[in-house]
Amino acid sequence: MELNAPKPQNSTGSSKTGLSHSCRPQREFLAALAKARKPLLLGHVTPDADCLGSCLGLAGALREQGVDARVGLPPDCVAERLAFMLELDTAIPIERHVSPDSDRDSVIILDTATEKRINVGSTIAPPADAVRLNLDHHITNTDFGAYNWVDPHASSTCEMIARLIQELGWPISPPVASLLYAGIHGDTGGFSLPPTTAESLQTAADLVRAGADVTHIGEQLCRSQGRRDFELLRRVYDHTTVVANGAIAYSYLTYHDITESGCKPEDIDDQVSIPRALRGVRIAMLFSEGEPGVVRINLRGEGRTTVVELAQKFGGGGHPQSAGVRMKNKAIQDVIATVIAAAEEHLRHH
Ligand SMILES: [Mn+2]
Repeated sequence: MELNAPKPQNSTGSSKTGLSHSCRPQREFLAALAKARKPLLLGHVTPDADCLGSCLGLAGALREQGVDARVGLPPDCVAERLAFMLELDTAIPIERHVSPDSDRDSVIILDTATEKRINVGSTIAPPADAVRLNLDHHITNTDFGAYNWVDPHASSTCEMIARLIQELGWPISPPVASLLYAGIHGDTGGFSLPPTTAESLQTAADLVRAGADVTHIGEQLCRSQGRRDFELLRRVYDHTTVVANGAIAYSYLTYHDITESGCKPEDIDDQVSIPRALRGVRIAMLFSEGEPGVVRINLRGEGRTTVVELAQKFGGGGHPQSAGVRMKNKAIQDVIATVIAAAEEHLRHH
């Protein structure tokens, strides 16, 4: 067993403001957080478990401190399999519409690498003068907030929030513990992917002690597949193709596949784990056409192979071994041909 696991590569970037990405929040960030009395918490488009867990978990913890925190979530953007997370703490207000003249004094953006990925839909427009705080663990985060705390070593944004709450000495209620645990579970692939560190396991253990419902979260995230999701996976298996002597496996879902299965674009989440699970695969990809002409690519690297550079080449970003791209006005088969060629080239160098 390797006790000193290799650190993720390129994991300390310098920000545009000259501040280094850091595993502890800076004093200025904490001061700005303490000033937020009516914050709106926002995550990224197609929210995953870490995104929902961090928005709802931090909002819940702030509310327990008497702060009027609210989560902004456009209508119909949550995957069916993650909808249970909205029920974990029903005391947290979820705003589907926010107008520029609302009373929100600040916006806390969580788990979101770039400004264009903030999940505002067409219904959320916070006041222009609201102070923006940016808390995230993506290595490609652009430090777009007035105050930024980015830690690419953290397994998840939920792990950062759990550490933050512990540092501030706030209590963690069972619902908040469950929300944060679900996010860590999600981003570590059920504590099995490289971001699973001793620290993330320790934080998860602290959350279990605080009352996180391990069985309920495990059942909901791993053993509650709906028929529509199942039908979608059938197609992912059917369309899986292996190239580069087995080192690259990919699949695709056309707009037709998604709608015929009864799914929606927001249900595309971690289906890339199907081609990824093939033995010998170093790069796995899922190409999906959530809406006609818009192609999303989920990329995963196995072993020591990183994929974030490949994602960046096409305008995307993410983590070293888990990244994404969104391309507009492209035919899915053209995107597949171009990206597979680039992935084969990438493998020669990584
Ligand atoms: Mn995350």
